[in-house]
Amino acid sequence: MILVGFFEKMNIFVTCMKQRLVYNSLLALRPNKQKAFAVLVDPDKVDLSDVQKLASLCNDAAVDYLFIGGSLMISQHLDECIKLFKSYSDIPVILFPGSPSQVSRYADALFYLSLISGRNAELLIGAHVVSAPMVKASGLEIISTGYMVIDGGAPTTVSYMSHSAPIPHDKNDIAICTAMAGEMQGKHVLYMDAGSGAKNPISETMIQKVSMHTDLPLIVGGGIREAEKAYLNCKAGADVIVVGNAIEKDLNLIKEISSAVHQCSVRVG
Ligand code: 1GP
Repeated sequence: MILVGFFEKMNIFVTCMKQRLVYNSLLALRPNKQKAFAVLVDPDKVDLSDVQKLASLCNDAAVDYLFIGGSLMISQHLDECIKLFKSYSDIPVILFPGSPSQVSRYADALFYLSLISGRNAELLIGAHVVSAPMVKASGLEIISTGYMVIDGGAPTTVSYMSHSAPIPHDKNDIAICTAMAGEMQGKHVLYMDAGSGAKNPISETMIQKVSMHTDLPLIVGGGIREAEKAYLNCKAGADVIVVGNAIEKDLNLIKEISSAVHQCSVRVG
């Protein structure tokens, strides 16, 4: 009887651990002085016939995460795209949805994004209420994410769609306070984004200041085109670097940027 209770508790424990597998890997980065690199794939821009090549390049470059999602979702092959990628790679796939319809149970986790830099109630809580039953039923690992859009020098799709202004690129105090508020509200990670294809990526000064004021894993992306920029962002305090647009144009960047990001990790052993 005692043993049955023990195994039941173990099962619950193992299930909980499994459910937080991806989040725990993000959480472990900073204490272990490790940096991670995520490739962002927009399912609308990837051909299914190219997924095998993409997976193999990501495997060879030791990419840490595949983020998948887009502001709009015109194509209908999200499930297929993820299934195919996972058939060639063990890299965790995290959904980065532009709308509640972008949920696939084939992914490992989902960034449950709340646009905390904006003032549009729909993207803070409204869309979440509508999609809650569907998201819960997906069985995905849910990672509550404070999503902060920073002005990248050009209007972003997310700002246009959400009718909300990004944080000005030089208003570090606003970024710090927004990050602090997100952390105290219980978000699990922070994602600072200058927007896909941004003219200007987020400044190292802002990254450094935000990183100093939060213990949450800090994901940074938007307009990063060069390995050196990724390296500097990591040095400034980003825990995860995300690149999408530049990689769509030049697949060689996967290896280059991945090794720059990992050079920033402190070697263990
Ligand atoms: C966008 O942070 C991501 O939401 C990545 O941006 O496509 O410009 O790399 P890029």
